[in-house]
Amino acid sequence: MTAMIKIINKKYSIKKVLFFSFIILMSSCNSLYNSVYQKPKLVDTKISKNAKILHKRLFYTAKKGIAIGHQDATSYGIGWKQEDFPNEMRSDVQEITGDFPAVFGFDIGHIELGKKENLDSVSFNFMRKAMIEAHKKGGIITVSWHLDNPTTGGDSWDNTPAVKDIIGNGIHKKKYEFWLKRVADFFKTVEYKGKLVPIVFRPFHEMNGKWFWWGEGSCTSEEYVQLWRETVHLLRDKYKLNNLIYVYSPNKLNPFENYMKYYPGDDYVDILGIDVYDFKNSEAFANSMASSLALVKQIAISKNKLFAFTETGLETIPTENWYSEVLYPVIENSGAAWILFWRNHIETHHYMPFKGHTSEEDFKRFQSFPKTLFLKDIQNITQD
Ligand code: BMA
Repeated sequence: MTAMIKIINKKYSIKKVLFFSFIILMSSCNSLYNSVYQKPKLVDTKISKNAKILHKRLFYTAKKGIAIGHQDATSYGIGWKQEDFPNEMRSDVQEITGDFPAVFGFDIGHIELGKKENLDSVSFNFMRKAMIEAHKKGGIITVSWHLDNPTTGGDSWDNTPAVKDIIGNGIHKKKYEFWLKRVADFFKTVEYKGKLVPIVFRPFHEMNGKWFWWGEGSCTSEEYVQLWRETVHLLRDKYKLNNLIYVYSPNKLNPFENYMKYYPGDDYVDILGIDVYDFKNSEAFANSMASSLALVKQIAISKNKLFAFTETGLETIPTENWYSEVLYPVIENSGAAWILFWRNHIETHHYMPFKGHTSEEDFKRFQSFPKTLFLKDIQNITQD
């Protein structure tokens, strides 16, 4: 040891030794942008500057707290539709708290069919406008895709096997390629100041559930992985979309289920997600959130990737103090970058409160907590 120190002393100055020790220390932190030489490896090596910035912002967001998201936040709410307020950006969350969510969720289901509206009657022209507006204000855009079954023409929930028909040289391969072209064509129109708006893309979610045609029982895990990889190749390499960050998001796991069963591989996934709903059993929900978190966090850290709660909610929120007492304790120090609440469709199907709802005050409390980040809280999170 003494001999080694002597050699070090001889060959290197103390400054150099300190510098190298610092690098070793930082690289062992395994925390993406904190590391001096280890930068995160993203799916798209030619990713746009804006998308890179978005990824970095998500990293710093996760350090500060957890970004609160809402599906279709500005498209409609309980008792109103955006089309009745063409010159206003409205949202149920904003009406209660005075601030917008930090994450804006959209769904492009039916873009593949060349329709003017998505499966929930949101027009794609409006969606584009809403995405640009949210981006302009410093919000984060995430997109899911409830696409129709390419084999039967049924919807996403028609779980007739179809994946085998669109991968490899499947009989509907050309159709699927064309569907993806429509996706790419739409994303290429979502522009702000001459640059494409970066999008956190979350296709083929909840694949471990049995309800979608890309899910458990309708395809094998190998077929799923092939579908995912071919999708990335088409969007990124053939259609040259370089503004996407890809998220893998299984549904809550049943005991003994493997989170990695359908994992497309480190080179094909940027962020690890999980969808966990409260089906009116708060205790089971809190336990699921805690165990999912422990698992996803551990895998994400080992892979040097970010992670998020990609869908959640308690339909109609009948439980008192649900946001502040059931949810907050499990997400408070989770390290997840964001949590996305599902849509406010009608009074019997909504996941955020609205003006006059019994959870209004509880939600305001939730917003006032230090770790919940709304739009104003993330606007100044690093832009470069
Ligand atoms: C489901 C429900 C449906 C909707 C679909 C896609 O969870 O909200 O009503 O069509 O998501 O948004």
